[in-house]
Amino acid sequence: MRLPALLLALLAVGCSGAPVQLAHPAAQKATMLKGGGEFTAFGPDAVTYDRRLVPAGAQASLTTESTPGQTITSLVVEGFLPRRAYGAHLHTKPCGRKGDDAGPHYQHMTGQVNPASEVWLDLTTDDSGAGHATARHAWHLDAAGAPRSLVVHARHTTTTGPDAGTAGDRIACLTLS
Ligand SMILES: [Cu+2]
Repeated sequence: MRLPALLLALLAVGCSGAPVQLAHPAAQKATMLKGGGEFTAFGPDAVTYDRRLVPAGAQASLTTESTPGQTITSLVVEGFLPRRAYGAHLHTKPCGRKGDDAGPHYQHMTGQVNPASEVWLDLTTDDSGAGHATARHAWHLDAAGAPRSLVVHARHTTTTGPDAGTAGDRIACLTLS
């Protein structure tokens, strides 16, 4: 006998959620970001800052697909050190000659340092030095203000405490477009 009440509640949730998308059809266009290539010391679009951790021949490919209400980001790497943990995030600026050039982390909710607001793509490589990571978010990425780079870090991301969001040195960078 409680089912009708439950259905009404679900319908109410659905109805209150729907107009938000319908009211702004132009503001939520599909957005796609891509980056990829073999890392070299000179880049410019795939640059490494540490040849020990990102050996010659190492490469990566990143794709972000954003549709209204959903963003899926996928990272694939090859030629990295085998069986090793790497951190990776989307950052706000394009890659440069120094790791710091990529700026801070992209944050969908400004000031919130967590994997729901930022895009974390930590991975551990297999025996051949290959690895992959996928991040899913329940928000839409606007082309304006979208992340401009993927930064690979020396270790996995710290998830709690005062160092949350840090992952060691910046060792490689992919510029996205
Ligand atoms: Cu980072």
